[in-house]
Amino acid sequence: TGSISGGCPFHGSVQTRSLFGRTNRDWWPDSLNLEILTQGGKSPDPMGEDFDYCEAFNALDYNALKADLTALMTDSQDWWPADYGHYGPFFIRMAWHAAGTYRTGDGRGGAGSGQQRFAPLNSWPDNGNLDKARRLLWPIKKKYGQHISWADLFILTGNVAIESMGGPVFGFGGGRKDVYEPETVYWGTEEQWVNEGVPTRINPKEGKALDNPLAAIQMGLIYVNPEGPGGDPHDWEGMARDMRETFARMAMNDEETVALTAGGHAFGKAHGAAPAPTFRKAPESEALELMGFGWLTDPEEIEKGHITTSGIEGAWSNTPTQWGGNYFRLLFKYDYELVKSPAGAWQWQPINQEYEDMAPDARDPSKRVPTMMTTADMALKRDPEYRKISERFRDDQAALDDAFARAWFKLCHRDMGPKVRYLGPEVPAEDLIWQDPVPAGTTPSQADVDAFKAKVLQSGLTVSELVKAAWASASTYRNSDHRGGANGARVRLEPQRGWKVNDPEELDKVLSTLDGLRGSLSMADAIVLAGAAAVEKAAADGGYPVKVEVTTGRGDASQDQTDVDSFAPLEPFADGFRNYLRTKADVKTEDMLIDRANLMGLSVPEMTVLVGGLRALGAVSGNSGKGVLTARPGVLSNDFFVNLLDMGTHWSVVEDSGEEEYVGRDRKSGAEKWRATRADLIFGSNSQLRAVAEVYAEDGNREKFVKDFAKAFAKVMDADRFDLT
Ligand code: HEB
Repeated sequence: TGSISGGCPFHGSVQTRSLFGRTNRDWWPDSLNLEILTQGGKSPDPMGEDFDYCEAFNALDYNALKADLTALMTDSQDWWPADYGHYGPFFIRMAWHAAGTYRTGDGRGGAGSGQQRFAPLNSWPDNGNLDKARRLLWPIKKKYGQHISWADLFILTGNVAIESMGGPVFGFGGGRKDVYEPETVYWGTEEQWVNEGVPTRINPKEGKALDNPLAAIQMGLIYVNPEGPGGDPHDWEGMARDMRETFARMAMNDEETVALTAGGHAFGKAHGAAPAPTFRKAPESEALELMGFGWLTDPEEIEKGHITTSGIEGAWSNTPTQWGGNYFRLLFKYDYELVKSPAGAWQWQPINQEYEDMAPDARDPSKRVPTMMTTADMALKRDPEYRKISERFRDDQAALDDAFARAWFKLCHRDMGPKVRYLGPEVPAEDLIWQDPVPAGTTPSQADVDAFKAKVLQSGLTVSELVKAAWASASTYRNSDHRGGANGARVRLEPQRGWKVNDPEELDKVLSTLDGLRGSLSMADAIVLAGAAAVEKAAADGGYPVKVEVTTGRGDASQDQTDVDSFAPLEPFADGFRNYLRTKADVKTEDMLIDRANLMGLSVPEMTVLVGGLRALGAVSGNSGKGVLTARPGVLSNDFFVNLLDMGTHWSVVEDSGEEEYVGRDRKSGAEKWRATRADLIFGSNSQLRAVAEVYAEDGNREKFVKDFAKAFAKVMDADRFDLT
């Protein structure tokens, strides 16, 4: 667990990978570089800061949009004709691949911001031909414009596709705001794509496990290799193992995995009719005049249905545009033999298939062709656990309907965070555990707030203890999937209360004291207000009083409302803000600080001022004193920056610390003054961070430092208050 490298402690003598692995620039060094235009904080978002997507979505004619999408399903275009005259299956795959990049490890990926439009996802081998699906949608996107984001449109189109083929749908929540640039996400370090021979990431024989937070088995795949682990169709156990591991990392259990895969493959077909060489390059590397299209085949071949996407050829069921139980019926009715598709991919074909069980030809309904299964589909019958579930679904269609509808809803909404973020008329009333429900809170009076804060400061708890508890509560927030945060006060529940980074004993003492003082306040509010009170006291003690403007009205979640397992990935492996590192990892400690700052939605100055301020307050994990570069811990001062940049101190690495600990000595006397970590010295060593640290160290900026700290601290405390906006 842990956001980075959990289960992957440091083995070698150097940090083996950079934070984001291979980037777009590595993959496509020749593609146009717009970064220069976004320097200086200039946003590439044409909608501007004032654009309110919630408002725009709420003004959408939702039913008209759904009617247009329904009509589009059967409006076949010559440039990319619909298989069986129905685009539904194709759009389901588009939506699934938009959502399916989500991983619990860092909450990144997923359908939340329309990333499928950009590299690398627009060119992942597994997203083959989905450029066509998005282009088919363009007239509708053009018509409804700002009222529906691409991100919402991908998912809603998937829903409409399922409905239009008679499938079960649980609901839809809108609210995915588009971004206009590729997000920087760690997708792996491999230098080749899956189809270029990159090896599989899980390999027990070589002792290789899937690196956190990755959730795909090879570079450029959404999950597993459909032909088998590393392309080996005979490795049954490995196939199920890979599926179980990758789906778990997208928060899916066995039942959800079976329901999703079988439910998805009730529809549509795989494409491997043409030999691979007719298959051109991915969109990001194609010629200018192809206008963002890739994977092109001869138009005549397209018309004949000779298309290669995965390379596997054929439909799973005899009714590929109609929801029902034929997938499982055929999976269990026949024995299957291993064959190669015309494009050369391994797949499984029913032995002696009866004519009525065959699928229609995608272009000619009067012709029938054999159905098929991929090696991944076969795992649903070969793996004993999957098989039990599959047999139950085969015998109970209603159970499959319900499981598929719920798992599909979860797949598409898991990265949206709390339910209050969902928009539109089809948001299901039922609360679901994976939404991390928090009961509504009540807003206390200002008098109650003030009285509580006064009592806290008389309680004997220290500034550092109060700030650490508030930080422990709020800093789990992740902008990636909008989970975590102070609302709900889950810091007092399992598993968070026991996390090592939180100094459990101290935390317990603070929480029980606050509980005794809070009166009618929620615990969630009490923790945040106590932190704010401590910061205000510390600022006044430093001579620059400030008000920490935090909101109130948070609710308290119960242990029942908390899925303990699903909170495990929120445990920090490293938290540079509290100078915590569980164990040396294969990513640099300062990289992990940047990663957390990004997940909390912080800017460079916000991160910098928070680190400096928290150190001054003595808020370090384990009370190690590391990085507390001040003679007056607990006072909100810019001492951290002043002392860090002081040329009177000479820094050297502490032997045997694996370059994780440093000692600062008086340059003249050699006497030890400070102990610090990489997450401290980076603010003096890195030229950009040093430039910001200098601003906060300047004599004239002591007040600015205090004000900026108070603001950034409040921002973290309130990061999850979607219920207010
Ligand atoms: Fe799937 C298709 C694989 C899951 C839905 N898939 C497909 C294909 C393949 C696959 C290979 C073909 C492509 C082409 O075109 O060629 N999947 C797979 C795997 C997995 C899956 C391996 C894991 C296990 N799916 C899935 C899910 C879903 C789906 C989960 C949903 C829910 N798919 C789908 C669809 C389709 C596919 C609908 C069809 C498309 C068309 O038709 O176009």
